[in-house]
Amino acid sequence: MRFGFSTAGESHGPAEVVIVHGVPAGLRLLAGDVDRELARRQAGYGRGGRQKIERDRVEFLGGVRHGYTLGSPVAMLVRNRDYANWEHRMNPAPVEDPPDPITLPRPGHADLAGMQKYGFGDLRNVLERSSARETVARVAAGAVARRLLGEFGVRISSAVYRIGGVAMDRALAAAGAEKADLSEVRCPDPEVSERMKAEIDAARHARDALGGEFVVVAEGCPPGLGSYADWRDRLDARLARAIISINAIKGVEIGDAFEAARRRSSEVQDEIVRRGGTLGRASNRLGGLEGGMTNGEPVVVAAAMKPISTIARALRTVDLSTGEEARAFRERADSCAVPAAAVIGEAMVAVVLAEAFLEKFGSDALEDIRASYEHYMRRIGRLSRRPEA
Ligand code: EPS
Repeated sequence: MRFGFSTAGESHGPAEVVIVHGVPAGLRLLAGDVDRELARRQAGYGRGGRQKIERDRVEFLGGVRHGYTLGSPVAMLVRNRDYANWEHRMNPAPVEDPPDPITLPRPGHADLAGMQKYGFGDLRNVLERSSARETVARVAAGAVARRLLGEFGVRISSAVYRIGGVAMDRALAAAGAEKADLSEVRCPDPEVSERMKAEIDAARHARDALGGEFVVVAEGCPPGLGSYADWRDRLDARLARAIISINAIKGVEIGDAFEAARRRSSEVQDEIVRRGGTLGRASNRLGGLEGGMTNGEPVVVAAAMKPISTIARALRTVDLSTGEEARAFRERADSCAVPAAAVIGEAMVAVVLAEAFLEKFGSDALEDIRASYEHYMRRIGRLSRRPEA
């Protein structure tokens, strides 16, 4: 089975659930590996009251025994603690006095088209699943992918380089991404972090919300993940799809794509040079991807997130029960979720890279994958041919 995952769960339902399939046998996997990533996703300045309720922790339901994967699907569950407050409104069983339907769709959310598409009279049926709470499950899947990639020296980090009008140089942010966990906004520059927090405070006081931009960096990828041979296999396309599938992401950029569009070719390509007995690049403007494949340089993917659409300063809508103009439905919400989105971006990049890695090096048993990987790296000169190396 190809590496991948499916999720289920409503934001205020009993739990978020994920099944990861195609995980090879023999991979060390502990609850702590997943919980660490879940905690990183929960952090971030600008989150609403919900994160004070939730303490996301994974429960393995299948696919792991005594700390090692079995090659069977890895099933994980993260309970929604808030369900205790929503048991009546979100009960899977019929209830005697159903809650009043919500009929004031929020601009920018899935509400209106979702109600039309599925024939709902209550937008809660849409918002519960379109909620970014679902990304808990994605981050759990990403943690499994990250564990696999970590066996082969692939490290994935992220940094936020813009929140609203406050920004720093993206290349500098990417270079400092491994320090971003120290910042409440995942920005490696402490001075810019403080200005970003002030920007979030100002938006919150104005009963508004902010978006921003983040970059994900994957170091240590071998050359040749993905393929130019078929459009479906191109890794840049697969990364873009995975990133843009994250709630509120409206744009994706590989390397310096938009800057490259303004320059001449000689200023854009990454020249091939000798480096330490092997091949390297003089720059990394193309984000580690050429011809739909990794080229051995760090993979660099940036994303633009629009501001959260649930805001206290409610925008205009139409009440679907009366046909009258009204103000949109309001609910407790985050004022900025860009730092969390960056962690989710890491998870999605990890999943895509793990899938491509296993396509290249096989599946089933970690030991066989390692043999295939080492053979390949020796062949292309990335591992020394000396037996002691
Ligand atoms: C979300 C609305 C808020 C966020 C939620 C995403 O939830 P609630 O309505 O319960 O306050 O907190 O994100 C999470 C719960 C999470 O864990 O990330 C939305 O409408 O998308």
